[in-house]
Amino acid sequence: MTDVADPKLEEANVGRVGSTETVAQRVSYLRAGHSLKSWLLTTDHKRIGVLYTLSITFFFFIGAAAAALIRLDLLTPAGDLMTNEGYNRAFTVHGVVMVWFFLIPSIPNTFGNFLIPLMIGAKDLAFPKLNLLSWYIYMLAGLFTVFVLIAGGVDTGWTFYTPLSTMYANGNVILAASAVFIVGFSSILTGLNFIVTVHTLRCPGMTWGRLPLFVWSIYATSLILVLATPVLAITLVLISLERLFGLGIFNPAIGGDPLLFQHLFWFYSHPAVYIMVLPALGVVSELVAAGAHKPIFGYQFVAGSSIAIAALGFFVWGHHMFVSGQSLYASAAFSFLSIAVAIPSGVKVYNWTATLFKGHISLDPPFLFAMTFIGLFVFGGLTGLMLAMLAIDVHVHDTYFVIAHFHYIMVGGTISAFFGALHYWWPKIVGRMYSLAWGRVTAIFFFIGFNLTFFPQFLLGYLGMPRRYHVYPPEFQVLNVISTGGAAVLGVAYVMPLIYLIYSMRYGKPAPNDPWNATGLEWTTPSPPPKHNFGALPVVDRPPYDYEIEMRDEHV
Ligand code: HEM
Ligand SMILES: [Cu+2]
Repeated sequence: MTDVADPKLEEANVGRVGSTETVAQRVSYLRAGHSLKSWLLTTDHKRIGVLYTLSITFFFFIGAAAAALIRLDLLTPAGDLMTNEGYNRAFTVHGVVMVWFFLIPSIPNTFGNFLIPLMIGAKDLAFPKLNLLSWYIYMLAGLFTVFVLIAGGVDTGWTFYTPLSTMYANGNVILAASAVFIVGFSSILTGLNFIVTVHTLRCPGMTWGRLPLFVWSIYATSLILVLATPVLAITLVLISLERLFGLGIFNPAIGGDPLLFQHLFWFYSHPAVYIMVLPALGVVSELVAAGAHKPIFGYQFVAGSSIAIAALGFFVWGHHMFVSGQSLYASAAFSFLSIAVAIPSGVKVYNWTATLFKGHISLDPPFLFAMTFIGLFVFGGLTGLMLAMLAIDVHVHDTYFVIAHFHYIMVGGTISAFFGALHYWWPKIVGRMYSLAWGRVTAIFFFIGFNLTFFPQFLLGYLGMPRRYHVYPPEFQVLNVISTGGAAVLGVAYVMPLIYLIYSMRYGKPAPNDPWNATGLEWTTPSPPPKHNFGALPVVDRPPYDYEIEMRDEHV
């Protein structure tokens, strides 16, 4: 049996809504229809969250296969495994798939979808059909990308820099740009859906000041999704037009400006890095409060810092262009503004630390992943600060230092938070517990594998190994071999959860409503939740993360 109804909730339901309705509503969302059609045409945000989880996992493994090829090729200084062309295609597909088909949708489309209505006491998102449409658009774009691969690939790198992408690149630039263009619509629709949902569907008592921090972070992310994605879409259309018709937009030989491309691209892509990391910050706020069993320190500041990061993220794109020939004044301004982003980011880290102080800290897997996140995020953020200093960036621009920086934040940050979320909400999603011991082992493998893979890359970059080269001087080999070895350990950490989580779906013991003794509306409904989430409309009368009051209740 996967349904473990909470007797208290059931009693309340019987009182408030008719008992027949209660029985119907107790059927979990997983059991409400088993046919493929019932899944493919579902408008239930929880099922759509599950569909996204399966899809992003699929694309993750495509991106990871490309990464494995890259790391194997880099084992030898001569780059024996692939041709130059093949190597360019491998890192392009790696970047394109990982950024647009994994990192950007990873947490918002899976956990955002699954949790937002549960966390704000709603039956579903504001536009359930639009939500399903977003998934189909995502899948369509994903299949386009797979087609690009089969048709030979692209060799421009994920940034599609002009004039390379418009004049010299061999391969399917237009097809790849179309895939990214299409997936953008999925992002925009999802963002709109989340914004409207948070504005209109909060249950009685769920004021803005009581919104869970995860919801705040998804709200801030959605603002970026809606405001920045159209700029990327326009940029991709412009590249395609220039490539097809030789319009002088980016090509200086015919009156265009290649810097214009970089401005447009980074005006989207810098905010986009916050699309990837803000949801992770939201997850970690939930995990830290639950792991320490304490109210989050400085709730308003943690919530507000998400909005501040989203806003500031729009003013720093020029830090990607310090060596592009933009004016020194522009660079100085972008440098200063980039450093300012450290303030709201620091607010989060300090407030988590204050929350942990004197907490009853659990070492369960979700919490281990949260700690991993904090470590990797701080390291990635501080190296970002280094890059934001003009003099340092001139030295390490386009080297492995930059690769290490953004992998610490985007990959270390997003994946550790994603795993944290998966291990935290899994019992809610499938109604079963998994092996906590294996979860801990995975967290440890992830931490070791990650640092072994990417820390040497800081050294490589500092010593001068450029990115996007696969033939390198022999003195860089030792660090590259360590990095590839680390990637193998990391690979194990990616596969292990697949095994014990799937195993738990059949053999795990049934999960209670609230296995972590956490606060939050999602823990008041059965695991897995019924189709419409709550038997009766919840009413909130407590502040968020009300841990001390809970504990006092226990002692009474
Ligand atoms: C919050 C998470 C962050 C993420 C996800 C992130 C991601 C990235 C990515 C993807 C790149 C490389 C782009 C490319 O050329 O392919 C990059 C480069 C850079 N990042 Fe970050 N970053 C983050 C935070 C920061 C912060 C806080 C700063 C500064 C305060 C910063 C400063 C830079 C700079 C200056 C570069 C350009 C380096 C160069 O190419 O010379 N980053 N970052
Ligand atoms: Cu940036």
